[in-house]
Amino acid sequence: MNIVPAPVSVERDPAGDFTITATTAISAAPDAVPVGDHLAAVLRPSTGFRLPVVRDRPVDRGILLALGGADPRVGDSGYQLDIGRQAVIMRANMPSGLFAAVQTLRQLLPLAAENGGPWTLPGVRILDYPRFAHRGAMLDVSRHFFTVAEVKRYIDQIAQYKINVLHLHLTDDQGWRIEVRSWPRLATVGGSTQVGGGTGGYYTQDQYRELVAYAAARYITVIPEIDVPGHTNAALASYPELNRDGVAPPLFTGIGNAVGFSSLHTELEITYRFLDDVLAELAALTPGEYLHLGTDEAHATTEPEYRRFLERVLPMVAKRGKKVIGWHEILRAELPESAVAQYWGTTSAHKEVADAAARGHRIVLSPANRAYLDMKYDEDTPVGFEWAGFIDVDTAYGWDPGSYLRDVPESAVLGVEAPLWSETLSAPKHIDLMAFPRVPAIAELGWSPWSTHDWEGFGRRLAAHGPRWEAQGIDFHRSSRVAWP
Ligand code: TNX
Repeated sequence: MNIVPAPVSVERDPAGDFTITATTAISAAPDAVPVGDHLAAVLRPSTGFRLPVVRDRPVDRGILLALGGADPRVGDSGYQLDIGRQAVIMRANMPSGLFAAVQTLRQLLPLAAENGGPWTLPGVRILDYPRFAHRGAMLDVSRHFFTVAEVKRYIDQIAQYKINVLHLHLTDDQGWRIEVRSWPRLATVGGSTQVGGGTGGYYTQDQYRELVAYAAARYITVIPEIDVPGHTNAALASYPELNRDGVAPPLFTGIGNAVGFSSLHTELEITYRFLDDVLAELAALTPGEYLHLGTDEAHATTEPEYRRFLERVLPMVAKRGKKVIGWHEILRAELPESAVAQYWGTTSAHKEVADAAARGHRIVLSPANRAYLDMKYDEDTPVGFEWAGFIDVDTAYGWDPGSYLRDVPESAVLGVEAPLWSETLSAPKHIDLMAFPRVPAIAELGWSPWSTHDWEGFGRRLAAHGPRWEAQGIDFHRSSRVAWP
């Protein structure tokens, strides 16, 4: 069995194989019907079977999705999956756990199930639940814009690996990608181009809501990022009045080595009216608990300005009932304990982050030399950067989030996240190439108990996913570290 991420425990029962046939039905607890529908939608095209989803009715030789009655260890996100000759039974406390069970079930089907049959599942008893609450993937839609359909495709890909957070980097120097009705030029001007020029794009609020709902249906929470005070050229270019001299700078379509060259003007009152409006609309679009303020690389802002700026902006998030997350530079400011810092450094010791953990802040780990999906695998990778080093899949996999940062205990780690910055990624096939097979590696670090960690075993399981990705049209990187079939 080649389940990724590795489950907490798997017991094989060779006598318990279950075959899905033309008469198999799916019976779901009322609140689990959407998950049952999702399972049916995955299985119907390949099997050609009807696979009716019924509400909580006993079915003969069926697949059961039950809420309640699971081992208490499964918590809110885990599940039990029992496959026997007569039935497949999934049990969880919450629908999100059943969704995770469905992802496991999908991986247990033979590859032929992506295009042929027979549809035999191995007899197993699985108990499974995540190690960390936050298992994220970040997509930069600012440097290059990705359409709603392209982002949905990425959501479908990551959902299979039990990723539960999609962090969207919505704004940066090169593009503002979300409609703000009170400041419409942000999208129409700030979203009108991208790296290398071209038309860029933005999400209308309706489209953005659609993305959030699409993710939610896969138990993925979207965390939107408005990166401030730096990384704001697109906003400054959209509104002259946001600039000290009242003159808008030109739109920026470069990459350049001047990262962090732009800044909102912390001494201009309009800056705060602007952000209050933006954050109000963003909070209203966000069912999740976090808004990401970026706050990284504010090289054009002095230390006192930076602190004062956040002092004004943090309450704008809090008053809308949201918590703040920021890149770890945010720790330079005075923060409420609920604020989360996302570590993107390349060292395994960081004093400010360790101090913050000791003060009660939770940390999301995205070490750039391990988790940055925009780093090349090796010198032959056609896109990407290498400032944090080459990251082949064994490097992406080979670290323990629970002990990675000195003096940041596992209890302070909210989870892991794999950022995909898009300065060099102009097409969905580039997302495929950079995310696979590394997203599954980071997903496993976030989900699986450390006791399952083993590069050899992981590499073997991963190899079996290659043909599945092919069947799904994912143009993945055939890393030489893995013995692909
Ligand atoms: C650093 S990481 C950045 C991004 C770039 C990325 C490229 C971080 C918080 N800032 O602005 O896109 O490197 O690898």
